[in-house]
Amino acid sequence: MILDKNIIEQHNQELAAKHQKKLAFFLEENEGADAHIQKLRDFQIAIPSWALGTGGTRFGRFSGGGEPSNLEEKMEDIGLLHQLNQSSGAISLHIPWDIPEDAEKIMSLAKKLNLKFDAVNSNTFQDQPGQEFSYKFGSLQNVKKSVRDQAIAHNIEVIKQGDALGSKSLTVWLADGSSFPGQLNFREAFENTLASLKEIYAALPEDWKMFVEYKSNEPNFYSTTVADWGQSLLYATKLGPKAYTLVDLGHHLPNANIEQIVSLLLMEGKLGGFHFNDSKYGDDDLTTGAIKPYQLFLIFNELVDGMDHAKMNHASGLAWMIDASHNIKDPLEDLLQSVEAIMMAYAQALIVDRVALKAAQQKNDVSLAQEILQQAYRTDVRPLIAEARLQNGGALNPVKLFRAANVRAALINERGSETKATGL
Ligand code: PSV
Ligand code: MN
Ligand code: MN
Repeated sequence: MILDKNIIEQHNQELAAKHQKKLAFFLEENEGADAHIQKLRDFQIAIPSWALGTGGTRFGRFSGGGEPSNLEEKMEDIGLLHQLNQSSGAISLHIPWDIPEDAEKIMSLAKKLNLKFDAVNSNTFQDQPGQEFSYKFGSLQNVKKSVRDQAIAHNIEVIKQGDALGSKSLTVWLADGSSFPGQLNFREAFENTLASLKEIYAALPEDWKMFVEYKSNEPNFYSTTVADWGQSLLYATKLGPKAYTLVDLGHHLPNANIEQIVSLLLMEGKLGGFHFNDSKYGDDDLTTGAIKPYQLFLIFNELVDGMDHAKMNHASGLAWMIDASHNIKDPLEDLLQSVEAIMMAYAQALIVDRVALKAAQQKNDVSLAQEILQQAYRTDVRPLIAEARLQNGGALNPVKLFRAANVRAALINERGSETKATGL
């Protein structure tokens, strides 16, 4: 389904007067902020191919209607999101949940929908039908070489598939670890994992990157072989310049200071990218910004500061991806909300008065430093984001238009009400 341009135009016309009034007020209050519009226009966040259906929990799954049943339909859904918000021009594939059987056909659809392929994700945390060896006791860490070789071969296959689509990076997330003390020799598990990753690294094309994603726990509950940013950084450093750490916001122990982690990884040139989501308890994969929007702002505050310092910009190679999916909301509305929250945190970080903040820090003026940060965080930046969307040809209010245009009903009409997308 592709939205008729007139529908977007009509929606924008209806909201134009109110929007202009809010924007004028915002620009009056935030002098020079119009300079950030181009940055917001350029910022693109990849949508995971596994988040377009209503995900389940281990207790149940309540599929919604009109869900995409193949990669083409998933891409069409992302194309729709991108039409609405003009910030979702990329897709991140999980293989083999989504197998691009005919790369040329997929590429031409991507061109039509104005989408790029961001990082491809391998999957050695589940056994696939017909697979020779099981990953029950891990994949790249496995005590058996035959299992490790199978997992290495899968990753190399994923690189090949991604390469055919113009993707430039591989994300490796491992469920490997142990659930009971004594089950695993930590050192050998690390060494096996490193040796396996080295073989995958050696198969990367010249201009590719490898992202090593960490996670504190789950599905293993005693140890995880890439459990935190230190361990991921250790692997990435030992692997070489094409290897980076990937931060998934839901993969930390409670109360971890993620913004500080981000700052140091960026300083070391080892921050590869993000999986954005939100959580209250664990790896909940809730809509980004739904629970801890201030934390999201503080992360972007470090990103903007670090990128300024390193003379980078958001397009300098960091992979911005969403990894959120759950079981009760319309997945497309959910993704629109996640993208909006990320844009908001980015815009708020852009308007931080960095000169004043630096001066306050130099004087150890703690209260003033807090005032400066919170001034930006408490500013309603939505008119600025809406303006960036408008200038890109998107909708002033994507969720509102998604509903007003009855998109879900049209998808149900097209695809049926008994649908189940592949993925989580
Ligand atoms: C694992 O929890 C994870 O965050 C990894 O990124 C996976 O690839 C993704 O979720 C999808 O299950
Ligand atoms: Mn993730
Ligand atoms: Mn996760």
